[in-house]
Amino acid sequence: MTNIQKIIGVIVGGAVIASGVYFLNQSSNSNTRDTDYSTTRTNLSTGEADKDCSDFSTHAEAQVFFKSQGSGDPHGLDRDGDGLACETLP
Ligand SMILES: [Ca+2]
Repeated sequence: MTNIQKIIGVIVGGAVIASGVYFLNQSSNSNTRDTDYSTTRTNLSTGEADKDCSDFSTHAEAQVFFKSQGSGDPHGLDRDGDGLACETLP
């Protein structure tokens, strides 16, 4: 094997590993993105405690509240930003 072939092998190997890590990160992000809201207890600017999806029993109930809060999603009920709050609820 020539030096050139070794260098090309290192470059290709590095690219394969980098893209694999990238895709692993992508899939883990999408798995965790819109499922766990129960841990957020941020203080809102209004001083109220924030609502989490665990405070609602259905998606429809959460959606009504989400709409009533206007834009910005201060409670973090729609973390994936598709306009549907707590779509993991029944
Ligand atoms: Ca959503």
